[in-house]
Amino acid sequence: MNADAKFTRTLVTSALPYANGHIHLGHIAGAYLPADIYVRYLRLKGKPVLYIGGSDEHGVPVTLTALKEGSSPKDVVDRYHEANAEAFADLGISYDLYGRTIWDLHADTTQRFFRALDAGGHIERQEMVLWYSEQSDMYLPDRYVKGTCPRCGYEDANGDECENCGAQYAAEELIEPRANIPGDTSRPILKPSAHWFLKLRDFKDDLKAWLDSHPDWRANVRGIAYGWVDDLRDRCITRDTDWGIPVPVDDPEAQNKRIYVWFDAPIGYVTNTRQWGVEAKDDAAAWETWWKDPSTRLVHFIGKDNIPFHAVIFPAMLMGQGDFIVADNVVGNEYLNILNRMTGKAEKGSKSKGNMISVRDFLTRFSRDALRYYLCAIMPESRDAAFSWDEFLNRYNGELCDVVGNFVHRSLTMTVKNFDGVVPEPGPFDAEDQALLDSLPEQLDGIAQAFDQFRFRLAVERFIEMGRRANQYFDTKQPWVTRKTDRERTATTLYVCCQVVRVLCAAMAPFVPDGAAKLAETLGIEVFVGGPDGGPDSWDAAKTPLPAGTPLQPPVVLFPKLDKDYVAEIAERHARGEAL
Ligand code: B3M
Ligand code: ZN
Repeated sequence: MNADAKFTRTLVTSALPYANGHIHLGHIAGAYLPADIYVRYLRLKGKPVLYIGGSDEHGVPVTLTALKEGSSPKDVVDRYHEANAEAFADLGISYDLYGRTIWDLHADTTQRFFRALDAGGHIERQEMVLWYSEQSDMYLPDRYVKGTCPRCGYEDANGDECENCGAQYAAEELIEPRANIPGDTSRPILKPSAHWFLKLRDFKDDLKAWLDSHPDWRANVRGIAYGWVDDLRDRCITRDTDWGIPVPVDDPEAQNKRIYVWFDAPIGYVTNTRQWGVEAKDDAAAWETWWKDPSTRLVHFIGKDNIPFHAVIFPAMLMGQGDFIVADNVVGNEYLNILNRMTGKAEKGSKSKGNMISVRDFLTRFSRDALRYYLCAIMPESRDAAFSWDEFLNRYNGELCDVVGNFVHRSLTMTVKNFDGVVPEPGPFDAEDQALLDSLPEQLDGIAQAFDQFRFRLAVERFIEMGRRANQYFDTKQPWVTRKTDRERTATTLYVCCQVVRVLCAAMAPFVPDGAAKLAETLGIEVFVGGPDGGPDSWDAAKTPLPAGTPLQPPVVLFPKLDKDYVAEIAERHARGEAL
C-alpha cells in the first residue's frame, strides 16, 4: 500500500540499547544504520519525520554489570549512556533526541501506562514461586539464575527462558539452578512472591487483526509475531529488585519490587518524544500528535531478538491505553556475525570471545562513511551476514571509491579544468546522451522505492549500478580524447556527467552523508534537510538538471581509498583480541 496516502508524518524509533556496554557493529547493522538511512531519506524528501532513540537503563543487564564490576547501577548507566550517545553521534546516527530511562519523566510515562492498563482490568496480581538465594539474600530474577533448559537441555539457560531454543517456562521447571552472582555458591531455593501480570490474552483479537492488516511486513517479523499471538500468556511485569520504576499500586507487597525493564523500555520511545517536545518545541503536549494522531506512521527498527516485544507486547500495551497508535511497520533485522580469519567461518559476536568491534574503536581507524557504506551493503535484512575485513576493504575500495568516487572525480576535474569551472553549455544530444539523461529520474526512483520497502542493500546496489552506467558512458564518450578535437562534443559529455553527479549526490546522502555534503558543496547546491516539520523535496529536486553556467568548486576526494596493508594490520590486531 502507498504509505503516503494515509499518513502525514512518520515517527521512527531504534531499539534502546542497554547502557551496560559499548555499541558495536552488530547493533549498528541491526537497528541503527537502517533507521538512520531511512530517516535521512525522508528528511531529504521533505517529509515530516521524527527520529527517537535513547538508552535502556534498567533491568538485570545493568545491575548484573554493576555487580560484576563492583560499581553501582547508576555509575554503569551514566558511563555507558554518555559513551553510546557519543558513538552514535560520531557515526552520524541522527536522532532528534537520545533520551534516558532513568529520567523522572520516564517514571511518570511508565506509571501512566501501568495505571491505564490496570484501570482497564488488564493487570492482575498473582502469587508465584521464584528462585531465591539465601546466601545473597535476594530473589534471582531473569539472568540472575542459570540452569539447564527443561526443553532442550541447554546448560546456560536463564530463569524463565532459554536463549538456545527460545522456550519459555515457569521458574520451577529450570533444572539444576545456580545463582549467577560472583561468589554465590549456594543452591537457590524456591520461594513465593506476589507479582503483577499483564493479561496479554485480552488483546488477542486486536493483535491478530492488526497483524492481518500488514501482510507486507518482513517474513521473520510476521512469523515470530503470529507464533506469539497464537499462544499468548500472561506476562509478569514486575521484578524483585530496587533498580527500576516503582510499581504504582497500593499494596505493601509492591514496595520491594520494580516494574520489569521490558515493560518500561519501549515506553521510553514515548518519554523521549515528550522530552523532545519540551526541548525542541517548548511544548509539553507536542508528543501527542506523534503518538495519538492516526495520521502518524510509527515505524520501529530492531534486531530480531526484540521482535516479540515490538510486534506483540508493546502494541498490546499501546492498545490498552485506548488512544495511542500502533506501529505501521516493525523492521527487524537478522544478526551480523564476525568472520574469523583463521577458520574462515562466521562466528557470533561475543564478549567472551573478544571478537566484537565497538563503533568507538572502529571510528578511531576508519571514516564513518566507509563503515556506513559497508554495513549497508551487507545489511542482514533477510538472513544473517558476517563482517569481514577483506570484504570491507574490497567493497569500499572497489565500489564506493572506484565506481562512484572515481566517476565523480574524473567528471568534475575535467569539467573544472576545461570549462572555466562551470557546468558547460551542451550541444545537441545524441542517443547515448539522451538515454542516460532520461534514465536518471527513473534510477533515482528505483533507489527511493528500495528505501520505501526497507530494502537497503538493494538501494546500495542500484546506487552503485548508477555509477557503473555512468562510467561506461564516460569511457564510451572519451572526453579526454575529444577534448583535443571536438570542444562541443566534450562540453555535451561533461554536461551529461554533471547531471549524473548531481543525482548521485542526492542518492548517496542517506548512506554516506559526509561524502554527499562535500559533493553538494562542490556543486554549489543547497540540500534542504528537513525534520519534524518537513519542507521542500531535495530528493526530487535532484531530477532538475543543473543549468549550464553553474559554478563548480575544485573537486575534492569524496572517499579516500583504504590501504590494503593498513586494513590487514588492523584485522590482525582484531584477530589477536587487541584493541583496534
Ligand atoms: N535494551 C534489548 C537490546 O538492547 C533492549 C531493547 C529495548 S527496545 C525498547 O537489545
Ligand atoms: Zn532450550
